[in-house]
Formats: sequence, C-alpha cells, structure tokens
Amino acid sequence: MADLASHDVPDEVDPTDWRLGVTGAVRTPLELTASDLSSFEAETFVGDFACEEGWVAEGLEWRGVRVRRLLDRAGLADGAEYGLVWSMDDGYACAFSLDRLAASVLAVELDGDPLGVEHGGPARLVPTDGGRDCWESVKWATEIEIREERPSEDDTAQEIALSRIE
Ligand SMILES: Nc1nc2c(c(=O)[nH]1)N[C@H]1C(S)=C(S)[C@@H](COP(=O)(O)O)O[C@H]1N2
Ligand SMILES: [Mo]
Repeated sequence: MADLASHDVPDEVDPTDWRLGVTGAVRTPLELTASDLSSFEAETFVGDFACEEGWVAEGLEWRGVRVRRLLDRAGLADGAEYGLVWSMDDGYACAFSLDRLAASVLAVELDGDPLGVEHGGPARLVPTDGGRDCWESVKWATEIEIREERPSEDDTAQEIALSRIE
C-alpha cells in the first residue's frame, strides 16, 4: 500500500478544543465536539487517493460519520442545494453539491487509528466517489456551511492546494 504524502501542517491548525459547525441553510445549526460526533453511527469505507502531483495512495480505510447523518440532525432549510466545507487551514474552503456532500464521510480514523493532525485530524471530509480532485478531501474540517446558491468566490480549495504543491 502506498502512503499519503507528508505535507506541512499550517501554523493556524490547532486541534485543541476542536468543534464542527453545521451552519447556514439549516433549521437547527449544530456545534459538535468530538464526543458529540462519536455519538453518531460511524461507517468505514476503503478508497484510493490520488493527487494532481502524480502520486496515489491505495486502499486507505477511512472511518467516520456520513455527512447525511449530520444534515438529518440539523434539518435542511427549503432551498438548500450546496455545501461549503471550511477548514482551520486559513481561508481553505471547498464547495460541493448537496448530494455529493451528503454522501461524503467526515473521517476521524485512518487505517484503524485516530486520524493524526498530519493527515487532517481531528476530522477530514472525504468524498466517497473517489477519483475527483485531491483538494476536495478537506483536512482539518471545522464547518459545513449549507447554501442555497452555488459558492463561487469562497471556493478557495483548488487555488490554495495547488499553490502549495507547485
Ligand atoms: N485544509 C486543507 N486540506 C487539504 C489540502 C490543504 O492544503 N489544506 N491539500 C489537499 C491536497 S492537494 C492533497 S493531495 C491532500 C493531501 O493529503 P495528505 O496531506 O494527507 O497526504 O489534502 C488535500 N486537502
Ligand atoms: Mo493534491
């Protein structure tokens, strides 16, 4: 099995007192601690991860909470269509259609161990449909913001990620 790459952890990433917000176009905004999150049913899925840089990590086993469960708890407002996933990595945010976001897993374990901060812990948003852009796998996720309109200028993930690997 090939491993994930080791990228630097930005200074602003601090896993202490981590919370996950579920905000925006929802009926009841949530602010979940790691222990709140562990009360949701967890799921495991195995997938390969490929980066634009040209490397592939095969057979990664992610475990965490399917985002659909969090959205069910918060309740979607009428008109909710998109999600923007924010990271504690300053300004890093990635936009998703609601369907793709709901099918993604908020991973807190990798290959049977708690997800380390070097790979996005406490929680990393991992799309389950694989094979898409590597920057959509959002390390150090802190907020899932639901929107009615498609986020455009806030969707910074590609620009920030590519500026780091080139
Ligand atoms: N918050 C955040 N998430 C991110 C990135 C980043 O710079 N910041 N880089 C992306 C890119 S380009 C890749 S290839 C993977 C790298 O994951 P790894 O550090 O676990 O190998 O994280 C993705 N998620
Ligand atoms: Mo990447």
